[in-house]
Amino acid sequence: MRYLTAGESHGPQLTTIIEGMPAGMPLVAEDINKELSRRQKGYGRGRRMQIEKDQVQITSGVRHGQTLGSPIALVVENNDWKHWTGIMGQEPLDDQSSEEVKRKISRPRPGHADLNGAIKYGHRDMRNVLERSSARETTVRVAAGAAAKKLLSLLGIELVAHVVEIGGVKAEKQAFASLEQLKEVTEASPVRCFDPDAGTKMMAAIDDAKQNGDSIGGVVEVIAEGMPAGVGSYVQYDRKLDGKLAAAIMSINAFKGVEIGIGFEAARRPGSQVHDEIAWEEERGYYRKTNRLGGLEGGMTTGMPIVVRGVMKPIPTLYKPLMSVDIDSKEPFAASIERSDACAVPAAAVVAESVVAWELASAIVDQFYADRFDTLKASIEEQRRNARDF
Ligand code: EPS
Repeated sequence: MRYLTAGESHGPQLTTIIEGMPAGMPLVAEDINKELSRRQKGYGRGRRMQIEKDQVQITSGVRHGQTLGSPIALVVENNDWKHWTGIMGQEPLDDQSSEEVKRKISRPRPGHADLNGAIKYGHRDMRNVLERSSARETTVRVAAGAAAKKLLSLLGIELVAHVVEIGGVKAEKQAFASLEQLKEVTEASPVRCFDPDAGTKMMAAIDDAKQNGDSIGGVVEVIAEGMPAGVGSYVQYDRKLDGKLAAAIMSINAFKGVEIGIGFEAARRPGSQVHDEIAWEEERGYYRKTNRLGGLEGGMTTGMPIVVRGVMKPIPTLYKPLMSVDIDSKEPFAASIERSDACAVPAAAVVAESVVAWELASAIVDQFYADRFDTLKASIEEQRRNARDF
């Protein structure tokens, strides 16, 4: 399974084309729209989110609510485009002294793709870089992830992402009764946090950052339950599922780190307190008594919940200026902006959930006979039986 995305932040629309989804799987626009709206929520977003109300159009690959096996094209229009038709227009500009040309960006913002992208592609107007490097693109990554989530859900695999840290405020480890409960509580939290006290402190930290013209980052965690054991592989580096999950998390805008299970904590503990003991019960088959390795051993699923965490750095578009250099004059200047998000960690949690969903669904489609959804479902059930009775 694969997908590409296209679209600029202030262009007419964002597009994704998904290939390899099994045929005969139920899929409707609402499955995708509900995920798009989850990504748009969250305390700390800037004014742009008031302009956009993301809604998908399914323009191919689905008929009468079922996938066809052909490429699925998903389109989300940018409402803001109407204010940018001049600056972002596709046709050549006749008048080189026009407002659109004069508004060229020659001042790279520290922490963004601006300068490196301009050097790489030879753009003297860095709008040509920032329009595509913008995290607006994550809208259609969530759309693709929503289709993957639907596939997983129909196979009995559920995922939830939540926020465990923002701006140094950590959620206390609290046991949740079920994934369903974690979902319900975090969905109602403006910062997507299970711990209400930490959630309140996170919001205060976001307010502080905003007041100081600053931004803050955090840590998100994705938990997936129901994956059968033995998905992924140990036989080749590029078939290891943990490697694919790590790459997926690291590909999200502003993510600088990833952990699976106890992650970096494993460096500080002896082996006896890292590895999970194996047990067996008639009903359940094999399981681990703990899940410190986050559901993955040897690049494959163990059948235990998959636990992946990602670190998002603070958004680099700051009201509080950082020093940079104008690429035309080579003069130093203080980078300042018109609008930004003080914190996008709650939204990034939904993106993380989407990219993890994509990798899990993709690993399943790769490994089992997946041209048809009904045969895929039967193969997954058989895999679960085999793993239990092994
Ligand atoms: C973003 C900058 C802001 C964010 C945007 C990501 O947009 P603008 O430049 O229009 O104010 O709002 O995020 C989204 C539009 C979105 O849908 O998440 C950036 O530079 O990455």
